[in-house]
Amino acid sequence: MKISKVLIIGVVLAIVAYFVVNGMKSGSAPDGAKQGWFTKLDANGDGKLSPDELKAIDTNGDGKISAEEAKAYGIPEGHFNKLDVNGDGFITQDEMKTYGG
Ligand SMILES: [Ca+2]
Ligand SMILES: [Ca+2]
Repeated sequence: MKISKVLIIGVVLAIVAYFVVNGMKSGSAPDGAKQGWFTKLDANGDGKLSPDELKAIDTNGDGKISAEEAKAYGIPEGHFNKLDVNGDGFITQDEMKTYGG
């Protein structure tokens, strides 16, 4: 019983620490998250990506961004995977919204 209590306290502390660390990270994210490629892509500088602006990456014009298109534009793979919320290998306009706010 004592051991499991200690375990629970340890787990709770770990979870709290996790959220504290992540909270600090996300607190500084809004400015840090605007990467070079995003700034370059956001032609009118409103902090969001419009369908017109996305066309700059969408070289084959199918309305979504493939991993190859993202790579060609200089978007790091880690960003692509984050943006591809449903994991189908393409970034759609809707998925971009979650990033551009
Ligand atoms: Ca495309
Ligand atoms: Ca997707």
